[in-house]
Formats: sequence, C-alpha cells, structure tokens
Amino acid sequence: MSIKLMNASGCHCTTLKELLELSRQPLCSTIVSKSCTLYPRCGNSHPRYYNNENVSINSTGLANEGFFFYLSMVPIFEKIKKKYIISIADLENLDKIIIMLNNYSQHMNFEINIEINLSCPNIIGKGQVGYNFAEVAKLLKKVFAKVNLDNINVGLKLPPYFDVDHFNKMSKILRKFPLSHITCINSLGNGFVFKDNFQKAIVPNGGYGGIGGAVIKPIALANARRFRLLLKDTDIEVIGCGGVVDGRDVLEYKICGINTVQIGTELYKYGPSIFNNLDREYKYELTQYKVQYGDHLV
Ligand code: RRO
Repeated sequence: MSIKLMNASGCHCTTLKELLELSRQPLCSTIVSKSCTLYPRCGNSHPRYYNNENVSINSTGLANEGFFFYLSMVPIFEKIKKKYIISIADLENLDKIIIMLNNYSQHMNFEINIEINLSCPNIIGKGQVGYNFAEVAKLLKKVFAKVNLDNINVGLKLPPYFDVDHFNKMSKILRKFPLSHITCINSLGNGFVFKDNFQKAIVPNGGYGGIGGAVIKPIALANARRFRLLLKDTDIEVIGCGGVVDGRDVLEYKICGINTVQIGTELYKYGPSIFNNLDREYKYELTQYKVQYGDHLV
C-alpha cells in the first residue's frame, strides 16, 4: 500500500537550484517541471503568490526558463534514475516542441515524459482549453498523430470539473488516446482572496488567480476519484493533486485508488523536507487505518 509523492508543477520546480533540490529528496519519487513555453517568460507582476493557513492563490503567469532549459534537465534525471516530467503549456508552439522532442529522444535514446497543461488559469485574455471539449479532442488528435510514442510518454494536466456530464464527456475523449497519465487537478481558476487588511492578496489580473491549498481538497479528491473510476479499464494513471496538508490527506487519495500524489502549496510553504513529514505521517495513518478497518482499502 505504498504511495508515491511528488511535487505539483509550479512548486519548487522552475529553476535549476529548485529542481536539483527536489532531485536530492529520496521521497520525492518523480519530479515535474514548471509548465513551460518554447521561450522563457518573466510571468506576471509581483506580488503574484499568497498563502495563509487554508488557501493559496497565484497568478504566476507562466514564468519559466523556457522549453530548452527543461529539456536539458532530462540527462541529469536519467543519470540519477529519477522520473522526470516536462510540463508544457505552450499550446501555440506544441507542434514545434513535439518535433524537437521526437528528434531529441531519438538521438539521445532517452525515454521522455511530458505533461500537456490544458488548465493554466492565469494567462490574461485566454481561457482554459480543458473546458473546451472539442478543442481538447482536436489537440489530442494532432499530438498523437505526431508524437513518437516509442520514446515519449504523454500525460495531461486537467482543470477541476464540477459537473457529472463534464466528467463523462472528458473521459470519453481521454480513453481514445494512449495517454500515460492525467493529473487531477490544477488550481481552481479565478478565485479571489483578501489579506487580513482587506487588500487583495495578489496584484495581477485584478487580484484573481488560481486557488490551491487545504480548501480545494474535496474538489481535487472528487476529480481524481471520478476519473480513476471512469478510466479504470484503461492504462491511464490518475495522479492526484490538490489540498494535501498531512498524511491523512495522502491516505484519502490512496483510498480513492490513487497511487501518486502531488504536493503544491505545502511544498511552497515548507520546502522539500515536507516529503519526509508526509511519508512518515502517511505510514502512521495507514497503520491506524489497518488496526481499525483491516488490510483492505475501501
Ligand atoms: O503559471 C501560472 O500562473 C500557473 C500555471 Br501555468 C498553472 O498551470 N496553474 C497555476 O495555478 N498557475
């Protein structure tokens, strides 16, 4: 009943220093990069991140070091045998990026994992593709026609869904493609948080941004659980992301059939040592669970 912990994209995974720090954490089993664009971006103006005890809000605006930097990390993770996923949010340049990935993986003979981010809520003036089902189907058709599946595993980062009809429609689309995984969920888009002094918590986009932290756990858990059930007869792994604060939260994901759980806001708050704490707490919670309910997770 082991569980794999990893970072959530956007948390401690933008710079070389952050990625190397994560790479040294034995209990961070996989590392996903900050969502990238073909070329580097500075992102939105500061302050663009805030958290309190229950909630985080960000409007980072895709600040990243560019696709080539995240691609250049592949041999490093290959050498230390750590799974690494490049998160890609640049849908406009996806064709070019896929051609480069195909060439690179073939020449280097590396297996490459990517995650296409369909759910960035913070690009001002642009909606989240994950909410446009026809667009998602079109995009996946194009991607899988081009990508070299011998060397490249393709996953998706999805936004939160709130309607049963949306889960059904989305899973119908997803099951048509040989996806390696889906990550459920990205932050809840376009939230708004006041600080104690009634100032808006972040500055860009009028103060609206993606919501994370403890408050999103019921929605994140529901999304991971529903997709896990809807896709149970496929090879698509469902990775859980959202609201994990302690070992009990990790166990709840596990009970929903999720074997990999991402840590976002708490990683942002406490740094990579959070993985040790969560692993210890999860093992304790699991022991308590077994004493009370037996060996089977419901
Ligand atoms: O960079 C961001 O503002 C951002 C991204 Br790409 C994302 O996928 N989710 C999020 O909360 N922020």
